[in-house]
Amino acid sequence: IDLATFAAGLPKAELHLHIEGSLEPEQMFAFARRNAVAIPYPDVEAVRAAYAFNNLQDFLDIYYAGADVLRTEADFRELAAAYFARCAADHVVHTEIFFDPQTHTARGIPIGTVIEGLLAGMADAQAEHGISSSLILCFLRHLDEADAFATLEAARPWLDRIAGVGLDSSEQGHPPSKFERVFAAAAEFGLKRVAHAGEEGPPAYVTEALDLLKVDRLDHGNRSLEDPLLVARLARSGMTLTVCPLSNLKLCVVPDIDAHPIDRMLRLGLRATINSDDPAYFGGYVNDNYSAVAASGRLTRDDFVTLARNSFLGSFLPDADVARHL
Ligand code: ES4
Ligand code: ZN
Repeated sequence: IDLATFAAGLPKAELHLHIEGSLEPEQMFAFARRNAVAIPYPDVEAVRAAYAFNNLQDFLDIYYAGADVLRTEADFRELAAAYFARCAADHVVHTEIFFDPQTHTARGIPIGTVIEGLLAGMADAQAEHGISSSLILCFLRHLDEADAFATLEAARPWLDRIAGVGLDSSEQGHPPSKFERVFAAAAEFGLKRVAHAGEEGPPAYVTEALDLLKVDRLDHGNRSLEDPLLVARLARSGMTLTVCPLSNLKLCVVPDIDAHPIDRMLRLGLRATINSDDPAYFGGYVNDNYSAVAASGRLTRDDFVTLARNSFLGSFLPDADVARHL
């Protein structure tokens, strides 16, 4: 069997997936119709045609607009269900799901509607597919610290069902330092911490995520490669990087897939993983990402075994469950 087929069949975890980014155009139209929400596109083809981005902000503008069709607990449950069906097809047996409460609460959707809908979808997936999952509440970094604190406070009743907090949205100009106190509060609540860093932002933002936010995992981290001392630190500490090849391609973080540094990351001893980020917007789910890098021909079978192992080692599963998956 060829390399992509081999990689596709490996059991794996997904550690970087924005559930709002799994909203496929067909589902967008279905939710818009039943919720009587207007969408600024005539049809599914027009939506797909709009998915051409020059950078992160181009994408975010369209992604936040798309999320407007999500209104009810059933919407979030079904959104999750569609994503889990893709996980099952891709041999993703565990997933740690990002969600952006502020995108919804700003529109008057209660945070409980979002969380209860997602938790119901997660319970369905465990029962129907045997897929385990957890939630990571992300703060939108373009909003202020007070808004992030209010969001953490609003989530208090559900914190026993949330694994951790994350930091996403527009990176440039919104350094991790802006959220140092929010992350400290989250740590006090016993939550894990992750942050997008070094996607578009400089290596210094990665260092801030480590030193100020005390992250357990780094999302993207690409630009760490510009700083050899930072690379050495990440490698030495066994820090997991949740790398997203098709996302990097679509958001012009790399000029083409053959220029993607996933092979360099592995050779440098970094604990890299492969993830889909926003699969409905970036052209594919986990196995599409594995296939894309397989096709670029710089990774071996052993590398794919390492990537899949890293996805469990970097997960927030209890040690006994990690061991069961290795
Ligand atoms: C995101 Cl790729 C990416 N980067 C930052 N924030 C995000 N939110 C959803 N996808
Ligand atoms: Zn992301």
